Amino acid sequence: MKFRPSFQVLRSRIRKGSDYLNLDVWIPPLWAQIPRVRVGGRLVNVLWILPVVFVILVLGITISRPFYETSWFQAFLAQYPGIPDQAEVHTGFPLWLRVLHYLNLFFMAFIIRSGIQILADHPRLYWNRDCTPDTDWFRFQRPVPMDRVWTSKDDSVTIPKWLGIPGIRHTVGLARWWHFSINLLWVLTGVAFYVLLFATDQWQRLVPTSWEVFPNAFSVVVQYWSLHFPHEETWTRYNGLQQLTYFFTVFIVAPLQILTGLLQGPAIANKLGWLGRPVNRQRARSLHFFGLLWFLFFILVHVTLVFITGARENLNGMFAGLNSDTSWMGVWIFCVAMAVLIGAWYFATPFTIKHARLVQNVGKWVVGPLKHGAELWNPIVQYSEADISPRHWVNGREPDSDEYQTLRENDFEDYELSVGGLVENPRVFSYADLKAMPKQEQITEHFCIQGWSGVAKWGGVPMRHILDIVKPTPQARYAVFYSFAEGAAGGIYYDVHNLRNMTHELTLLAYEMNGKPLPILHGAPLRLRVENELGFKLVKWIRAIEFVSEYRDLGSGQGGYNEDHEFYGNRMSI
Ligand SMILES: Nc1nc2c(c(=O)[nH]1)N[C@H]1C(S)=C(S)[C@@H](COP(=O)(O)O)O[C@H]1N2
Ligand SMILES: [Mo]
Repeated sequence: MKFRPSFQVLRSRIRKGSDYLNLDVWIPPLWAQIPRVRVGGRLVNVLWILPVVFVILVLGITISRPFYETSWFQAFLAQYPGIPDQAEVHTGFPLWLRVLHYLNLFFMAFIIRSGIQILADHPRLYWNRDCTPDTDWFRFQRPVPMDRVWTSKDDSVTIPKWLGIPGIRHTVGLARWWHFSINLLWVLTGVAFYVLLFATDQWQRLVPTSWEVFPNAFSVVVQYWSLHFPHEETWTRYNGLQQLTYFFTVFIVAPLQILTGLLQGPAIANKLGWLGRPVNRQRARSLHFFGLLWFLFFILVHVTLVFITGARENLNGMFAGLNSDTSWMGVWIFCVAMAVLIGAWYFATPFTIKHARLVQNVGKWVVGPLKHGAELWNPIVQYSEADISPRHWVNGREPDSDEYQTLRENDFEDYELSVGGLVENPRVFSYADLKAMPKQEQITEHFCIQGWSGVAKWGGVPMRHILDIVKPTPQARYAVFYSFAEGAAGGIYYDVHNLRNMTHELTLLAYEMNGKPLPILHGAPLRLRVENELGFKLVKWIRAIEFVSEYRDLGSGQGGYNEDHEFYGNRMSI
């Protein structure tokens, strides 16, 4: 029995997604757990950090107070009072600095929230590339159930709506638009900040110019810990500890966050053999998380010290541009600035739920061009047999149609792949035809948008050979992959790729995984591998391929099932 539905029929089975986050059809909530960290093989509740920090603070005070009184420390203090001997800044906090400081804190708020939301889509962190269950060093989810198919989508969790954007389970698509768009704005403010710092004398507060910064920083640690406030020159020079902390945050952590963020993208990691391999995606993700922890710690300590070391004077400096002034001006401006932030914070979630399609379209407009740029890179193989992951997560809903069942019963011997649309030679390939074509094997890393990764060996027909046979016409700009399977909310799963991706060396129609016939769960009889894109674009259970000049008339016109229904982007190389 042969099944050859026309492309017209396949198109008619695509279902539009709604333009808002429709909770009636969305995956039902599953609440996150209190995070746990693996310590010596055991998972420990992170709330233990509170008593531990308390004990450390108290012990520190107990030891520091008598230490402060020793004649040795008193002599040390006289030599290193806290502020290293370096040039003073005489320009206070100029307007540009105050504006950039506020924009920075405003953007950071949304970057942090959307970042936590992204993490909630695969609420586990690992040091290994494979994401094998029970090897996570941090998680806010239960153990992976082993008695049933547990897809990575099942594993995503709900978090509070005020914390994430929008808090709802499996909203990584929307959270990524927030994260990436605001990141871009944050990077622009960061570049402006760097340039203006060094174009003026302002850099001198942040950049240590002598080794004396270290003994001075030590002196400040002992002073604070023994409950003494060190001598201050707020707007001309910072103390050693403060200077090192700002320097580390501005010049080390911030750039590292950008780097570890980019290294999580398939186009980048699958191109940079020498860097993409040792700093694999899970390490980059874990380091990115440490960056987040550092920022949270910095914000906590920074804000606390701003308030306890003279709130009015400090707020006058950074919000009103008044130096050594104790009027209420800075406090008022600060309150207005915070009200704006809190208002935006409050509206971000309801806005995202109601205008999900708008968030997607604006995000595409803001960061789309950067993602397109990364697609120019032709990915390379960088793994060997020894790197193959012991277990590869699965995603997606298996096909349940009668025709698929019939094909499956016969080990897909009757499977046919139709390739048509804007091509010179439309063809129907039998399974035997495909297997008779030159076979390519590649060991590559899979990058799911949700955050997990895995290495497998894929065997199949390179897409470029198919192109050579069917010959897309000059009008053809995209290839549409139709699946046998439906998507989570009904309607067939499909995805659209640009033709450049189709010509990459490693773009493959795979019928083998790790040297064996492709398992059903991983997409038998045929699944796509495009090694510079995220996993959701790699259609499993492929039924037909159509070349088209545009995709606006398919589904919601976003270029794929998850693009239509889950607000992902069509070009997802990062
Ligand atoms: N037909 C179909 N293909 C699909 C999906 C799906 O839901 N339906 N999920 C995608 C997603 S989100 C990922 S991460 C990969 C997972 O591939 P794997 O299950 O082989 O690991 O398949 C992709 N292909
Ligand atoms: Mo995915």
